[in-house]
Amino acid sequence: MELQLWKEILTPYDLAVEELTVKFNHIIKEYRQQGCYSPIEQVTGRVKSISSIIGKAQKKHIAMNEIEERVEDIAGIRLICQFVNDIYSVVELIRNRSDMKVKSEKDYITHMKESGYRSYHIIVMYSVETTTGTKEIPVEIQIRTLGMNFWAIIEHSLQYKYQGNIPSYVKERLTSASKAIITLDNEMESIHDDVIDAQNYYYIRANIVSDILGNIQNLYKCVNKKEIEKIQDEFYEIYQGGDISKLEQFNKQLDIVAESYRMQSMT
Ligand code: 0O2
Repeated sequence: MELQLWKEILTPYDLAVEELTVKFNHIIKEYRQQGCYSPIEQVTGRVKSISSIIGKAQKKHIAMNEIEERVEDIAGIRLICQFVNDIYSVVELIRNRSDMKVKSEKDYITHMKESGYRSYHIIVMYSVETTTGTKEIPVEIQIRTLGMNFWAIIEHSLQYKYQGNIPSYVKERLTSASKAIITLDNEMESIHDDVIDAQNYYYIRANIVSDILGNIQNLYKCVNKKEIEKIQDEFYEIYQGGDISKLEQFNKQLDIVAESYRMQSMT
């Protein structure tokens, strides 16, 4: 196939990866803006390289004209979670979306691959609008913990280095590393609630501080310098104290002050 033709074929896949990366990142943002823990920690996406597509087609005896239909991971999104339970929350989130249709699922966490690979894979059908019309394409979404991702990246690079024939002594190390990551994921799961509480606390506090700073900035326009300095000093003192309820209370007071200045300016 000519290079130009490959580029045309890959354009909608590129668009799908870009759109979905934005959408999943926005989910993280929404959770955090609400002061909530996000089950998705990181999002990455890629379009498979032409040489990888050809390599996969050859390995699976797929004819060139069947590639689009039969290679389902040309567009790939990877969602990284902190905890194993988060993976299943993300799966549920994807199942409930109206802009992607789940075609198939593979749970390599419950059913770990022989290599030691663990991850949850979902193939979704996703529609993109291109200059030549609407196109529905498959996208592979891989959902894993940070630990699972670490292992998969290392193992993947070793597959390249040894071209699929990893020596047995390296395989043994990989198997034991995979077991260690299962233990690590389980250990982390046992402090799941504590970590979520801590992270919720962090984002709630960050949101309040951002509101307070916004309010103080607005007050600059109508309050004299001395008064604004007093407000700032009070804010620094409460901030250093680290009590979230005091920050909330202070923010409410600022709202009242801002409102009274707004009323005054209207009369
Ligand atoms: P790349 O370079 O990441 O795109 P298969 O028939 O098992 O070869 P299939 O049917 O396409 O693959 O689906 P599967 O098993 O769900 O695997 C799809 C992708 O999952 C792979 O794509 C890898 O990204 C990842 N994966 C699956 N098994 C392993 C594994 O043992 N180790 C690692 N590190 N990753 C794995 P590609 O095209 O193989 O690679």
